[in-house]
Amino acid sequence: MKIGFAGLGDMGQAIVPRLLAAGHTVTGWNRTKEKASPMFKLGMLWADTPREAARESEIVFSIVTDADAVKSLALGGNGVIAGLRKDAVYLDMSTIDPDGSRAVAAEFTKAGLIMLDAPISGTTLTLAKGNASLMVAGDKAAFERVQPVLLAIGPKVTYIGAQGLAVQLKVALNMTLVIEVIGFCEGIALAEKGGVPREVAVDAFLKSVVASPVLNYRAPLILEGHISDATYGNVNLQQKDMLLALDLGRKMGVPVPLGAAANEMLNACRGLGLAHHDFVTVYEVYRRLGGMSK
Ligand code: NA7
Repeated sequence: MKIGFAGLGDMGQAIVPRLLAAGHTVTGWNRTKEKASPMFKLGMLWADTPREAARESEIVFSIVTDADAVKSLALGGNGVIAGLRKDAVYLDMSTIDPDGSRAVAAEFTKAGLIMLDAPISGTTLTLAKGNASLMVAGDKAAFERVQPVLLAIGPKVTYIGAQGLAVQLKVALNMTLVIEVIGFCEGIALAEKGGVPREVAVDAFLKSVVASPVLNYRAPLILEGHISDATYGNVNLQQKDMLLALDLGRKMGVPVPLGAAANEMLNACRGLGLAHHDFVTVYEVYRRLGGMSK
């Protein structure tokens, strides 16, 4: 199929190769063109605007930082909306607030076009291993049309329901992920202060019922000294999603006290100058608070 793709950050650059490998033609756009170079080597074509990326495409994807970024590439004279064919489908995979996503989708509906919210659960590593999962919401018939292409991105593709519900679910899921990883960091620090060697504690956690996919790939970072590489998602990016969760909790009147506590630990990372590290760096914060040397 002919696919348009807007947003070639870490996630975009992990998704496009999968679409190309599945035999699709991909025309990509990114705000900063230089970042797209590795994709050209794989055969991706270039478009000067999101509108141009959409023009010939049967499916258009975007994946960018936040709702403002989605609005700027989706709407307006050079946006996806200006180039999308009536029989094509636009899917935004960014993790943004549900109301922001619905507002963009409403503009597409007004123009007689279809937008789905389709966030991804997983990191660049999960994508590369072919284990990412996609949650999709909006027009169900459009979802069924694009589902075979989505399966090239990840093997678990789930229809969630009405417009905006996939991003609602993704924000809830990411909040839970952060709480889980921070709980793990807290537990390891507690064991270590009591005298259990770090590698023994991590190994035992990963062999216990506490183990999970996210702990399996993030826990090794605290043993291998790669925390500062921001391998899977830095503190700033994770806190963006946490703030979306706290805001949803406030708006809907749902208490999220564990999310609030986890967010305080992300604040501590920022205060200590660790915001560019993978957020499992929270472990280092616990060590410092617990009076443990490096
Ligand atoms: P990255 O690697 O930080 O990439 C962010 C992308 O978003 C990158 O392509 C940026 O373009 C783009 N961006 C950011 N702001 C804008 C604006 N205002 N207009 C257009 N494009 C913009 O993030 P990830 O790929 O890891 O994550 C992307 C989303 O997936 C995010 O919602 C995650 O939570 C999940 P640039 O290259 O800087 O020009």
